[in-house]
Amino acid sequence: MIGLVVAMLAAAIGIVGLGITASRDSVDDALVTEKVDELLAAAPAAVEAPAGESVLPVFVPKAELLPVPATEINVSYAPAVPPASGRTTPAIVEVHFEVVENVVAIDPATGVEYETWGFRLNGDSQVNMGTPGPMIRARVGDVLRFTLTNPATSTHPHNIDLHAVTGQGGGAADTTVAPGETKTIEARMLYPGMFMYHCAYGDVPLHIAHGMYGGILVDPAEPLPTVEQEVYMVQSEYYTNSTEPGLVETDRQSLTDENPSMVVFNGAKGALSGDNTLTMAVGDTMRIYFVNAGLNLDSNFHPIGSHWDAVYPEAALLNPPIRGSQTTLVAAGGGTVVELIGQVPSTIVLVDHALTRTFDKGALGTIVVTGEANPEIFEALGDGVPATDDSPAAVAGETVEIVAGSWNVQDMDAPDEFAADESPADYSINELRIAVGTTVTWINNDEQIHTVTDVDGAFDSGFFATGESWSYTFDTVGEFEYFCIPHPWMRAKVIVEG
Ligand SMILES: [Cu+2]
Repeated sequence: MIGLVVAMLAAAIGIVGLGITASRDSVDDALVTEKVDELLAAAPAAVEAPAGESVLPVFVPKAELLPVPATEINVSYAPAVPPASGRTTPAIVEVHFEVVENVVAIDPATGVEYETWGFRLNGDSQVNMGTPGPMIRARVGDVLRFTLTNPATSTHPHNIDLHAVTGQGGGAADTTVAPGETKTIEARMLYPGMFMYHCAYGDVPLHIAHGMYGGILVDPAEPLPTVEQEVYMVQSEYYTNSTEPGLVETDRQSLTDENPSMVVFNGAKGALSGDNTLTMAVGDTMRIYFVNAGLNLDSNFHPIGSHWDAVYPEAALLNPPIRGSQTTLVAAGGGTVVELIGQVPSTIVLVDHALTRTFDKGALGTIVVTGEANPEIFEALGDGVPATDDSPAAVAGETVEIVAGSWNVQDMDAPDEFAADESPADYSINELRIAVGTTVTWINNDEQIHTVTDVDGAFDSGFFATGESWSYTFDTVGEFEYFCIPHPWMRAKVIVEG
């Protein structure tokens, strides 16, 4: 391999050499050799397998493979990830899914219901929503023995196309099951990565829009480094004729028009926020195995208030990660593996940074990071003066509660204006009068994240989560109307008097 690189570099330098020859009488061979050494030293170390060289695993014949050890877990429900197996030799990974068709809440907070179709572990009648389907974990070189059952009670035939499977339709053709049928395939895991799977029967876009998708992780032969936490996330879209409470139907035209009514993480609004928020400790690393099921939109996956410390682009785990990214593009029908570090106590907000999908359509997850503050990384200076022990005593403070349900008390279309007599109110004090110098503390007693943001830009809390608070000291006389960025109908006012 090194020989090949040397030959390629030498060829490249040969061309440079010709250029030099054209302008000079001779080329100094020693100079060329030196240049080759220099370029070799600067070449990335991770070029393990250039195009043309096989990256496939050695196939241990199926007849010689054993099932995975009894202690190994190969499936989990979102957002959980099956634990790393630690296995160093290939095995047969057996997975048995069944189709589940059910009317479920896709926006539980408001009661929007939809007939989702999806996958669950065979016989797991405790699970009534199969969107996203369970995560599968195998290892490169393994043979996946996958069985799909379509219960007799189903209303449609279905199948599964696993992007980790090499073979006709990723297995779709040979797993097509009418209600009451069961079929099995075996497939060698040729490439490591985080892959989408989905139903590919009939009107495929319709089956995916109903929720038939999930992810399969194929670990590389050399496993990724151990991290404190691993999470399974799927971004997807719903195409419904309404987002009002009650049962909504598919709008097939909006599917063609690529104009979803909802964009969600893990199958429903709120699946990764509020009571379902992710949590981590300062200093920990979280790795997210992410699939963008689409159907139509690319994802611009971004952690507000953090960075992707590492990104494995396209979840192609044969390749080294890129480091220190802000937003990573995830193709529809593709995946990524990202890692972030909890650096300071905060709420990291996971979004599709095409932000109307987050603010208007639901693509929002949160990670509450708890632990010691680190002013070397982040410090709020308020009015610009760092806090010191001999600061003058603050004027006695005021507290404003963000009341439970405030994120939901008004329709998104409500006019964004302050109303002194608003009922029900979003804040415990709708119009607060204070003396100049008063510190006001907002406490978030709602189940969603909020901001306290001045309409004219005088202050902005950033996101703060359930149970958290944020304080601001008013040093100038005036009227300050404020709102919440994700819930712009939330309006209130602070009147500061001299
Ligand atoms: Cu289907």
